[in-house]
Amino acid sequence: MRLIGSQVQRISWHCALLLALLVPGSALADTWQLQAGAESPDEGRQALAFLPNEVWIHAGDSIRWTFPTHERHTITFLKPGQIRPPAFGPTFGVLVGCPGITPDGSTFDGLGCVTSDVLLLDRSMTSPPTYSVTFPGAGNFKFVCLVHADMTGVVHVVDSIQTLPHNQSFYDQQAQREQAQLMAQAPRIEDEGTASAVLNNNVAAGIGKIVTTTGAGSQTISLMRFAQQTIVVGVGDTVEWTSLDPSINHTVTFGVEPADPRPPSANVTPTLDGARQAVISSISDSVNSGFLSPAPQDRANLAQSNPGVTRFRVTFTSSGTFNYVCAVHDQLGMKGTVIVHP
Ligand SMILES: [Cu+2]
Repeated sequence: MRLIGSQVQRISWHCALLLALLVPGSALADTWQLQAGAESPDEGRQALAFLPNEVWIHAGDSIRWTFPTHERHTITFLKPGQIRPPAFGPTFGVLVGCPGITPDGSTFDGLGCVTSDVLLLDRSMTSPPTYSVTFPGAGNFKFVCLVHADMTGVVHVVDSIQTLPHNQSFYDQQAQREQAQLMAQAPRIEDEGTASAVLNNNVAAGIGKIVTTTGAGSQTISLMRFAQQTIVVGVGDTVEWTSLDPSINHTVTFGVEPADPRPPSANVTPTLDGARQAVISSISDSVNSGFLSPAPQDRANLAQSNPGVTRFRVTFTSSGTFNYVCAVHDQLGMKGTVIVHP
């Protein structure tokens, strides 16, 4: 039998396709694209979420995460059973840890921890940073952000002969949908903050909600704002700040920002009812609340945590305009003012 040119071409193309279907592994490896975090244009509303946070891929595939927000995140695969290392990366002198970071394109096989550095869209950057991880073997692997406790997900890595349930465009649409759902919660939590602010010179110092919790993990929406940006009181009054975020830390910091704002400044004292307090008598006073932190969620078979300190009270003994910031989120615009009238 004689074959004409176009037939030869068609048969060899079919052979190539057949070969491609038969050869497992890296020759056909895909790179999937996912997103770490989302934000509103004013950067005040932050979705602390992997978008989406559950995917199915083939052994040999890679995932590249994009970090499009001005809030910082990591993509981290701890070893199974590994104790979660401290947060913050280079911020406040706390090293991010596997320990240490692993290079872009690292391979995760469950035997050693893999983590990006703390990544964010810096104002000097023209495009967001990315980080990719390759998965050589099958398994179900949890991933976390070391900065945000309630920002987690799962990668299901299956053998390359198995059919995957979803393609990239499905995950793209899911990421968009979840981002919209998280952002849609923001006006509701802002209302809660405004409602609490009416009571007794109370200012909500950040408000958050863990919106999605499934077997795959958690997604959180956080408002990086003081609910009343300006509050007006009289000399001798006390203002109380309360963090209404179940997941992250904020501070109330007047004057010079300390290098490490986690502990309260020396002029701040604990109160008998579990808050902290200070007196400000001059606009040149420097006062730092220290981290206002929620108590972490309880888990069986672990020592229970102490109650969180979420309230901070300042009594103003002179009139003036007192500006303050959250030392963790001031770069996102988390700033406020207390106007004290005589
Ligand atoms: Cu903050």
